[in-house]
Amino acid sequence: MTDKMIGITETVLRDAHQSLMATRMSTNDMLPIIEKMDKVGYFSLECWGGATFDAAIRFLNEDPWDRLREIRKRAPNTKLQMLLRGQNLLGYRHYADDVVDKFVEKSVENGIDIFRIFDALNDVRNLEASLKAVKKYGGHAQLTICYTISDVHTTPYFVELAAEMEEMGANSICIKDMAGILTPHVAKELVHAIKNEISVPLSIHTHATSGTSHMTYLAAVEAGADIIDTAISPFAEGTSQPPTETMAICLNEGERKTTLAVPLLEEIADYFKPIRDKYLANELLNPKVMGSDPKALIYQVPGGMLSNLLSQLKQANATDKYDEVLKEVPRVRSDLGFPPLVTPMSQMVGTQAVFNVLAGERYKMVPNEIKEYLRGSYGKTPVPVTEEFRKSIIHDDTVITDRPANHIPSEFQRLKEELGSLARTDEDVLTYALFPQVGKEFLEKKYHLQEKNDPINKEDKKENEVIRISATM
Ligand code: PYR
Repeated sequence: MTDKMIGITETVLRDAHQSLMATRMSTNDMLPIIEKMDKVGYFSLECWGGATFDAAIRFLNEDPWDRLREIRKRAPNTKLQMLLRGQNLLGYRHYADDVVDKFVEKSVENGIDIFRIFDALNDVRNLEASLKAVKKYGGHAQLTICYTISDVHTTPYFVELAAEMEEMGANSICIKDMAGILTPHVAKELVHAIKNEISVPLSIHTHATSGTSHMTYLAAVEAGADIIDTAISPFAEGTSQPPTETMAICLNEGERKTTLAVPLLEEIADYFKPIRDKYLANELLNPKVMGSDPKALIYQVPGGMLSNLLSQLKQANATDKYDEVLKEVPRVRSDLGFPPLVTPMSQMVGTQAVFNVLAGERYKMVPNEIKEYLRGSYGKTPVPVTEEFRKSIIHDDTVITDRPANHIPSEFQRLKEELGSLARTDEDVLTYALFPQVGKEFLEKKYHLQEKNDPINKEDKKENEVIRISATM
């Protein structure tokens, strides 16, 4: 790949199905095509991390570490990439530094080359431990800016952040537009300004949610972006990324070409079409999320967050409050100092907005995570929260102002002991560390099934099959 060429990160194995169908693609649907994908010439194959770990153990009854090893075996020539939530790893709280170190070590050992690392608040202190570990174990650290729109999230703010990330030792930098709200003219200005400031490659990640993404990529590439994220067409568009084939064909007509073997892309698309149709028939994939919705530009809320809000309201029998909740989201975000709406902030802001509307009084009910956020446990807010607001929620509780993980004692050994006989490998301990309840249940099932060969086990196996089939419907 020369400087002028554009690298493509293919997302079908991670973000595309996370964004379109709640991360339910099974390993069995992935593996038969990996050898072909390995010949395409992608910059990288995003295939792990984000919500895939949680969904694998919670819904698919699959070991995510096995998935990674199986993909690695079949893709010896392609860099494998994962999305890592900084100090949150793949979970929803901050973990101790020793767990971060072990997680990165095992991810490298099992096959990950490139770590796209972000922090929901863009607090770079929350990237330090994972960056250090990625360097220690020989991976590529792609430090990531969560793109959002507010009075403080300006081009100079993002440029300064990019420069800081390069200074910290990033091997590349990514602008992550999870809500699909980066418009072409802004992308052009932003990419241009950042490229003037940094010398490591710049990757752009967007979603087709609002309908601007193809234009945004073209503008970003023309302004000097080095890598873009796309999804093979059957799993492209809507809340996913623009189609790989379309972007490759269009870009190849210009000065800056991709490195992709386009004829192979057609074969890969043909492989994924019936898989997409199966998930459509099973209603795991809803055709509604495959179109574009320009309203996303107004609400600036990621597609996954919209569907979560709707499902929370359904559970409360209050879908008529949807518009009211959507209007409450920006108000909560403003109270909290304009956090970007990305995991775990999107869930936290969304839940608080739902509570505020359903309780009929703002902040009458406040989730613990929001209280922790106000105590500084998630890091520095983009804009300071007013003391009046903070005190109204957490009164005189102590507020942390240094790196939150400084306050978390080492925990790997304790977790290993807690897991006891189920801790057969370090990977098992990490599964348990990230998801104590679901992870433990998963490991119990896994080892119980492997070891027992009696009638009870056969019953369990049957039950297991049912779980698996219903999860992929
Ligand atoms: C995740 O954290 O899973 C995202 O896709 C942002």
